[in-house]
Amino acid sequence: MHAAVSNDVLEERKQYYQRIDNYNLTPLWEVLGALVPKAPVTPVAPALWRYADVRDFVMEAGRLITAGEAERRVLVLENPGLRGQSSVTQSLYAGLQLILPGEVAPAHRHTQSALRLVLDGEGAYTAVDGERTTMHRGDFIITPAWTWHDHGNLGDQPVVWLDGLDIPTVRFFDAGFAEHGASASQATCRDEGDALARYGNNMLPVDFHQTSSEPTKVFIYPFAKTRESLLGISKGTVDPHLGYKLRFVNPATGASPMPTIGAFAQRLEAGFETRPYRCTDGTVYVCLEGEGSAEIGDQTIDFIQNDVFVVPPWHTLRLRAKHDTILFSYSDRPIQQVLGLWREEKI
Ligand code: 1HN
Repeated sequence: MHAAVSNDVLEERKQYYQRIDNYNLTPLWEVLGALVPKAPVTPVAPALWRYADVRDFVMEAGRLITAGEAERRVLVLENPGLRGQSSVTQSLYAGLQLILPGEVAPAHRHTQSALRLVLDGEGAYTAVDGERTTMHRGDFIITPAWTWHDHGNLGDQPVVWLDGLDIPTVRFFDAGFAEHGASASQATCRDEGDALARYGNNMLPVDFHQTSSEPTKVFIYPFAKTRESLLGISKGTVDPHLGYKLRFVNPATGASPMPTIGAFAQRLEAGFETRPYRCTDGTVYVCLEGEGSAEIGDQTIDFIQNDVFVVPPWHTLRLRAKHDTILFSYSDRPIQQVLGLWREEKI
């Protein structure tokens, strides 16, 4: 316990703080508790975007601006605790991107790493460093830092996907660079499927080696394969806290596909309830199949297909599946793990 401080001393301290403030000085003892909390404190709020609520707004953007004019026609999912910061968590960005038939989102590259999760419509492609891939619902596609990428829609339906980027992380380091491509659509120099055949089929080019911080050359993780794996492991024992959950990897290293973003897929059988679980990586979830609810701290949200929700850092999560459910999720876990910061608690 500290001795009581007289009003005179308090007044003297206040004046002292004002004097040193002019010299860009501030007393640590007034902020120490907030700087070094006993357990994580976050402005990030639990949040839910129901696809049924936002789909019309996304389509309306398609009548207001072209993909070419916008460069990327995206509605940013801003965490309600971080409005104005283009952030879904402190380290990550999320957005819903629309590309209409015949449109092109022009080629560019940047130091921010991106993932896409295809939600709605068929017929679009994305090209990454000279190879195109056709986008199907549930596909998880990456564009690692500084890779050229452009998108197009050769079909007859609007296509919508979720973009996940490490924008706030790169902004934190003030390490952002970007370049526009010479042409809107980059020339392709390999056939579709080349990267998957070369790097993503339990084999690698004989002289190919990577360190754990290098992103994978596999830039498409087809949902059909993810689904097959989740159903395959569902014959085995279930993790009471996670259901049947797998992480996406760079098959050449075992590390995450990109160094700054971890991605996961999990299956919960109808009626399954996870035990309470918390971890330090704030996580964005997308419901790909099924329907259920997420109890996040003292809030419960109901989700169905294509809904997106956020679980803030160190918030206790319980998932309940109403029907067989598949969830995709992404977070900054790989960063926290290499820095020795990551913790989880299975309660
Ligand atoms: C970006 O390059 C894409 O390539 C989407 O589709 C969203 C948000 C901020 C910065 C770059 C894309 C983005 C982005």
